Amino acid sequence: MKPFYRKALMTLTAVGIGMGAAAEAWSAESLDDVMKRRSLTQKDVLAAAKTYVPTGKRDEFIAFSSGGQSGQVIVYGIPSMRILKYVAVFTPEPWQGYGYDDESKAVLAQGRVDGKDILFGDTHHPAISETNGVYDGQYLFINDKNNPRIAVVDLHDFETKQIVVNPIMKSEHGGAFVSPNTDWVIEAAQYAAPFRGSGYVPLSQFNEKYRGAVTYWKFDRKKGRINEAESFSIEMPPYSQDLSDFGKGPSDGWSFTNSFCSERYVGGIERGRPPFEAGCSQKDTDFLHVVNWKKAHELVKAGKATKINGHNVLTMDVSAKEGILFLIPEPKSPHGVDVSPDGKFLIVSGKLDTHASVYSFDKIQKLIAAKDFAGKDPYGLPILDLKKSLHLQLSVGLGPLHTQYDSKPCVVYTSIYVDSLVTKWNYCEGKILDKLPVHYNIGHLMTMEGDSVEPQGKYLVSLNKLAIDRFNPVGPLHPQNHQLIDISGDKMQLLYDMPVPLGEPHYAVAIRADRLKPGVRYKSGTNSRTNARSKYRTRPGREKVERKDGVVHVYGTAIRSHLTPEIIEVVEGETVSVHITNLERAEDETHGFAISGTNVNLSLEPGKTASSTFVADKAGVYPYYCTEFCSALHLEMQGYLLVKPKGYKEVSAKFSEGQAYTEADYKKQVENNVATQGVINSVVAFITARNFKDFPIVVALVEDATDQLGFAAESKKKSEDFAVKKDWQNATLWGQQWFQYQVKTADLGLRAKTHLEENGAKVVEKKK
Ligand code: CUK
Ligand code: CUA
Repeated sequence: MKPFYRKALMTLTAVGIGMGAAAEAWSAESLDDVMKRRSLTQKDVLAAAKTYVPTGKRDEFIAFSSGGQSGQVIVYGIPSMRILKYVAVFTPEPWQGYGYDDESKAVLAQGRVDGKDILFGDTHHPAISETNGVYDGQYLFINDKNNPRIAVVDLHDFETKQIVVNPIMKSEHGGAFVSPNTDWVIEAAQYAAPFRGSGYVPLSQFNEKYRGAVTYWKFDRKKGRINEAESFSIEMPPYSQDLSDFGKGPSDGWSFTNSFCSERYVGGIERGRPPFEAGCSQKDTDFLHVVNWKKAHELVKAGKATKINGHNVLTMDVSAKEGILFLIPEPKSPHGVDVSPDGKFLIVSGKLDTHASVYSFDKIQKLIAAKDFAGKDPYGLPILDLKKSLHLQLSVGLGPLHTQYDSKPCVVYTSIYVDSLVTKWNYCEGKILDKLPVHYNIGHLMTMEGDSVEPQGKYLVSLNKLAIDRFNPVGPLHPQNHQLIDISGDKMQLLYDMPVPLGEPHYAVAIRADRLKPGVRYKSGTNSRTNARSKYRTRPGREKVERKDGVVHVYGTAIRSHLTPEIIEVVEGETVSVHITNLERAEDETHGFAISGTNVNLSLEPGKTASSTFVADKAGVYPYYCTEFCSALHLEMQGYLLVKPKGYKEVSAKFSEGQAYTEADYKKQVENNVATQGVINSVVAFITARNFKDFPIVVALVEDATDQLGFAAESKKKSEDFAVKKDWQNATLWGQQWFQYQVKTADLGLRAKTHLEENGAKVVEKKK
């Protein structure tokens, strides 16, 4: 017996003996001692107690943060600020197999721009799907500013399922935000440009030929995918549209989009002209775009749209004539626009103005109904009077950007970029309530479910642009700093600094953890990117290699602790397509699959089938293995890809082993296995004597253990068959395999037993 197993067995039999002796040791130091030793104040300890989530416990909220230039989404818990996942979206992410397996490559290929692979994204604004304005935890949307794209992440498995490329824009920023029932996702352009496909247009024709736009993507809730054919856009003046938001409640059916540089300045510092930053901030106001999108959708259905690149676009002429697009001045270089939970107000802040402006949707509607316009813009779009549209304005600090809503009525938080502050204020009455310094230069901020109709209050996260001196130095490129703030009281309290060692997050959204219902396994043989059964699904015992249409298809499986097949033979120059199905049903039993000298790299979560296609272009020997430490014999999850030179003649087909087992070895192995079975039986007896069916985790473990025991029985049978033939070599090897499945069974059984012990399972009376 290898020492490992002896140890495993000793552990098996030792379980049940308490760990009492060590349990008290941690409290040798008092809280006071620790505070003194680490120079912590009462306030520090209070903050720590508010964020600390004890081992094994879960967070109350889950945040989804944009990963900026990393092209990903970062998932973390609140209040612990523990990072839980990076969701690969626009960028290949090897450890998830994203951009390496054929299935996810197909998703990235949807994001090709004009036929070109774009393997980078600048994510800014995530949005969680809503039902009646309440987060439902089903989908997440995120935009790419650099290449105008929106991605759909399914929160059932936290995987990216779809990328759509905007058919007319060249860049975007006002996405993704969802309508109250998530039947629409909005995306607004950023830098005006000639519509895609227009080729070269000189900047001298900026006013005439360069355009902005707002796109309304139709989301098919049933399919969980954006329906590109039913989506449409509204042509906008070249004003650099910015952030957007959908109306709700009374303002449902309307959307709002900011803009900056309505001066339509085109730069040219190298020609001696003033720079963009000067040219784009000449006027005191820019324009808020107010859109009746429900009416716009009706117009599209009535055939009033123009097809551009096969996509329905309502031109500005149509918008002006039909009255679906209105402009309202907003203070200098605005940035955020955030609709209140009741849908009656929208708050806009100007980067170069100290004021936050609260617009009244009711006043806006009355002006539109009365056709009370202050004028028209150069494109014939009606302009409403600023003062007449406002509920109030309040000076909140230098460089206000974004606003988030509290669970308490009328209470909001605005990020103050230049002053590095969060200002808490009352937008109904126009009163400052509190100010809190943050570190440093805050961009967005986020309250819990703060852009839904049901903000949850409690916490606020400040997404800061600069970390400067907050963390241990790691070179010139600093981490980002997310600061957790307690907003449950009258005064805000800064609790925690969380470094984000990734791209610069812009916006984040947080949902109550109990609204998320992610799965732990796929139905066996699932292509996770389509959610359908993969045509390459392979069942145990059906592994095969098949040559078809010039491709060598390898139908393989992975399960603790072997990959099947263990030897793949191909001829130099052949195209190989490896399809591996993870046969596990057990939670967290992910396997990997990587082949030396190639980019083949799969992440196989329980039930998943993933593929990788490559050309075996060089004769040689290429080991492959499982990349996840999945089991005691994980290192033995291996195999060889043998690429033979063309016309190669076999020397010998015989394999040679170092060990030759005897009958005595076989008997010893069987004896050992019988003893192990005794241990397993005692664990099974412990579990089944208790109400284990009341513990879903234990039920899953028992299910998995039963599987493993089934495999043990199969190996036992093979071992015995060889013993009958007196083939002691194979009989002993299969005997060892039988034992390995027993160890896995016992391991699972013990995990189940421990869980029952720790969670107060009761002994149940056996029915007689
Ligand atoms: S943005 Cu970056 S701080 Cu893209 Cu919403 Cu405001
Ligand atoms: Cu499977 Cu390691």
